[in-house]
Amino acid sequence: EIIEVEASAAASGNAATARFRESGKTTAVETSTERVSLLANEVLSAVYDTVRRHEVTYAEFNALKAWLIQVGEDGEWPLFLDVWVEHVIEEVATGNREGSKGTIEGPYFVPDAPTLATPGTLPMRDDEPGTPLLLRGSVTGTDGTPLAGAHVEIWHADDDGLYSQFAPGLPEWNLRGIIVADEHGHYEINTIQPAPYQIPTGGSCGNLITAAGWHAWRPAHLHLKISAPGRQLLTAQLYFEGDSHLSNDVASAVKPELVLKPLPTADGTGRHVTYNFVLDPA
Ligand code: MBD
Ligand code: FE
Repeated sequence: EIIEVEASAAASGNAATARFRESGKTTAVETSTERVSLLANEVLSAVYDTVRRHEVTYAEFNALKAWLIQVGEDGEWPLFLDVWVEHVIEEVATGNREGSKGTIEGPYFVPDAPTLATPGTLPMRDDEPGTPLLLRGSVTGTDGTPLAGAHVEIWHADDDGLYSQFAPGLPEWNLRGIIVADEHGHYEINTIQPAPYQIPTGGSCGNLITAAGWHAWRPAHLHLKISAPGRQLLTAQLYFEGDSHLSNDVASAVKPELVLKPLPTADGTGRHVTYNFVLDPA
């Protein structure tokens, strides 16, 4: 049991690291020596302050070294940075937007998912576990223009909290797809309700959580990227009212505007909810 969890943490960590390397996100870095020096000095100063204030010992320094080496060996740098740092990067990057709130992307996005017309059903297994969920709404600009043909890209964990391409045994594009909005900017997605989610606990991020007495939970969430020509890409997540981890997300990525309040469907077998996206001009 424990070995299985550890194998899965290493596998998802290494898959996330490989994805990041392939993503092209590191190709366009142009930073002046002045800015590198400023940022590196400030981060190091924060470390020196912590060491002096709390009289950090050699034993603790060596534990840190060992742990940092382990993070790389586990492939968990994407997980670590997305869980504990990305939320503040997103806050700074999107602070001046007028349209819909977004939040962090996290480590499990995969580009080039299958494209579906609206109304669409995400790729899923014949016997996919979980409560059916219908998410629908509109995509408009901040000027009120309906964005015909906007792309609503969605990816999320299954009823066991597992993401396709990062956990073994799932079909390649399970619960991943791009829904193309109609001529009125309306979209409609049939999927299943994802489960509350624990970040992998068998690797170095899990070791940190255990050593610090924290918890590994994120509230159940749908990941989305909404895009249309001439508009800024919106990266978001949507959560569910009543989830006990809304106020203590390990990744600090919940905002009140992102919490869905689904209603039961007429036949009582599933749930439906409307959510409208508003995109800022590019
Ligand atoms: C996730 O599914 C996630 O969304 C984040 C932010 C971090 C780890 C796993
Ligand atoms: Fe996620």
